[in-house]
Amino acid sequence: MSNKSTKIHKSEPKNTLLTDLNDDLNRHFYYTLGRDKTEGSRLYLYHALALTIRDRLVAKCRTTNEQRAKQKTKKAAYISLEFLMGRALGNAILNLDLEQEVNKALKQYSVELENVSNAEHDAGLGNGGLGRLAACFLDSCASLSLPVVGYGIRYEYGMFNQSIQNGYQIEQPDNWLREGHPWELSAPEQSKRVKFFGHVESYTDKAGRNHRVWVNTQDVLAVPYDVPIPGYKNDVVNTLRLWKSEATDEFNLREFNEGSYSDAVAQKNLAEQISMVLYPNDSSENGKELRLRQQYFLTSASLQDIIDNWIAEHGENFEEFSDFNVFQLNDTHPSIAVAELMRLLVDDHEMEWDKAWEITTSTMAYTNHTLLPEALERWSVPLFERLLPRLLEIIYEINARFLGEVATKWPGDSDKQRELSLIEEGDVPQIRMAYLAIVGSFSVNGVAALHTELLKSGLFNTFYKLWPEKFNNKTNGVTPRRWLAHCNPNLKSLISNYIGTKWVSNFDNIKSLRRFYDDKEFQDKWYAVKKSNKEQLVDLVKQHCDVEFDTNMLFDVQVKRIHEYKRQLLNILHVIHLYIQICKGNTENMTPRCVLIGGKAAPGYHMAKQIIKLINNVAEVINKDDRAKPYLRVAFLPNYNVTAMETICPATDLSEQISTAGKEASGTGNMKFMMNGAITIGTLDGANIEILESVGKDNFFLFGATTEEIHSIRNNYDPISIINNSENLSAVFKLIESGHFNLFEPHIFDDIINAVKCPSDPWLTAYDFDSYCDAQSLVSNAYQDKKQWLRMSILNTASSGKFSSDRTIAQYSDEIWQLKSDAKKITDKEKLEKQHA
Ligand code: 26W
Repeated sequence: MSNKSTKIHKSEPKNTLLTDLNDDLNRHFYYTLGRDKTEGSRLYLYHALALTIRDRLVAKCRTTNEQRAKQKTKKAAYISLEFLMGRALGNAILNLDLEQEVNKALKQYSVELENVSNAEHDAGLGNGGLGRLAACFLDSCASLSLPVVGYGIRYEYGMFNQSIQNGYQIEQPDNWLREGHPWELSAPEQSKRVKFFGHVESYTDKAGRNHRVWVNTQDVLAVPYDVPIPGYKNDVVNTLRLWKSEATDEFNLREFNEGSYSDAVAQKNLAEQISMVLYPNDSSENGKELRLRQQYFLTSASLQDIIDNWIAEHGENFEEFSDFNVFQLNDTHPSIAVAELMRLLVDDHEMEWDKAWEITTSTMAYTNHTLLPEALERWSVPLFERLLPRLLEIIYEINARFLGEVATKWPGDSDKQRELSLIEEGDVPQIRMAYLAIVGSFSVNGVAALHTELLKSGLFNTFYKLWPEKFNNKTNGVTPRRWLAHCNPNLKSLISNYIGTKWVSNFDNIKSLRRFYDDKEFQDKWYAVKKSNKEQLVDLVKQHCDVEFDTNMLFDVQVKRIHEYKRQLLNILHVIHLYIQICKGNTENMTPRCVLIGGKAAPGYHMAKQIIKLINNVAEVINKDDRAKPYLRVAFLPNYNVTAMETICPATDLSEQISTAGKEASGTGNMKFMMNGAITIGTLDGANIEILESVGKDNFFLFGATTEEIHSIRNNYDPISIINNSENLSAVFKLIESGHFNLFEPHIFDDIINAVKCPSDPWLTAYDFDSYCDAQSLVSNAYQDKKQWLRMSILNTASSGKFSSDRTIAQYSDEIWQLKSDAKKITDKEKLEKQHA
């Protein structure tokens, strides 16, 4: 899947072998895998089918690359430490339009596609929002025929598997490659060397030019594995290139020759450690050396790859490099790219600093995904100096020149120098990676309108004053292929029967559903689809939580990483409030609800883990209380992941998006729920604001303090008096503090109780509680008016057009990358004609 255009050899097999899917499936099953009918396990069938589909992807990928090589188009590289891809099979079958053929071929094995698909492990190479966004973006880039390559790490172990024991989260390693990964093709001949450690020497050449050389390094090999990314019914297949770390050969040999076999093996392990495991932190950086090694490993290998491709075509002439290349940095994680591109150009390709800086700052673009200060990456200078000495020098040089600019703008202002310096002073000086990214990029974007405004007015305000033109917004989106067409096939058919099928690739068209929101027949069908989707979720919850959900009840869902700012705690406090009402017999007119909560806590995040325990304990008490059964059921779904979401979002009635205003950069789960006709209960935070604007306030349950209110409340926040003044909240606290949910585990929830009662509680949980309960009672009332709820549900889907990642990517492409969509695509038919000619 290399994008190097090699001349096609006469003896290369023709695509005629791809004419009959049935034959190909059998061939792979019987010959490639060497199985017979008695071994028709779903795992082998899955592999045979995946290889069958992969053949078709490889063919299209080749033509895509050949086309682009001919046209010499500008390319974007999306560089990300995370790609949360989930499963590939169903998505590829949808995008290649092979559903009917596949179903027919599987008939002879007497299995359903769904069973075969279930044999696939999720590619969980990401934590949450940021990683899944990268995956949605790849789908959109391919579907819009844009030349974009994803670059990431092929982690041997992805996001940990979560199980629940006695209410607590237990983490297990995710050995996702164990049963093989049929989607990747390795290209070891294109491996890159990445340097670590060593020191820097200098020499002056005959022309009197000074050179810095990074010597005595310990090199690691980056071996590429390419994963095909099919566009939706457009014959385009892009590439996600994932790097695996390996020891170099001489590495082992040197040690070995010195008689130290075990040292040689240890070094090999050290090299292979780099791509061993994904760090499961999604909101706080922890300064671990291995993480920095991962970041540099990905960045260096990817930039070398792009430069090698450039040189293969243009030689050492970089004049037009920035006309043909652009790099999108997914948060600061790969932001060392700024310094690495400088190193490659200045040291390896002997370019003058100023020229190299011009190229760097016209090719790098940075996306920020979080406002939480604890998530802003800083690396200690001593660590950098040891691990990447040459890069530290380059960062110092960038900083010196940048601070010169600052001095020109604000003469004599040493506070400004200190404030903006890439190096934070202190006992151990730290490199501010976000500042490096801003200084080195021509574009800095946030991921929702509010988020971008907060970056400009807060976190990056002084940079905004310096370079207002760099700052721009790109509101997130999600792919309607996976998040509607694939995961909700019945709704897909219903929608298509009424408005045609164009919406799948042109999601703006979804707005024509509006015409039917009051149409009785359409509503009835809409209801039937939701009902059958709820049945599937009932099965999932039964199987994984041993809790009985009932499709007649309101399905109230909050699934996302567990974090205090996302306020799963507020949700469970409301659940306790409902439970108290039930116990008091206040059930007249109560709307029966099933509350589902799911998500992983970072393994070192104590409070998040406590919250999981509280949810589980509350669920247990409520579910075994017969009084509650008709009104309230609660489940914590273990191991929430991409595949689980594919069953969850089509079945949800109420989407919980209840973060403290100003904290959630965008959210993307909110968009998946909306597309599938759930109604949002939410704060004015992240993209919720834009969802509310699109669907209108009558079709959204708004509550809570605004960002501005929160700022002013903080100064004299008194949660204890708020609790005392709220009948509902004081009853909730009384019940928790009585130990009702931890009868045999005294004091385990003290930390949670204290956190809510603390005047410095950053999440203002107590403050928003009453407002949240009010909004929830509006929800309950609204759900009882079935017709009205259906109208709202339909209008949510119909108003979700903006939240397609196709729209987001079109904006990245037009406003940042300046790419051209492939002008002409060779269809399979034309290809065959050409071959026959
Ligand atoms: C260094 C540790 C670390 C790791 C990951 C810090 C921060 C992160 C990410 C930035 C966390 C993340 O996933 N952010 C989410 O990005 C989504 C996509 O833009 C947004 O929708 C979410 O609101 C944001 O929390």
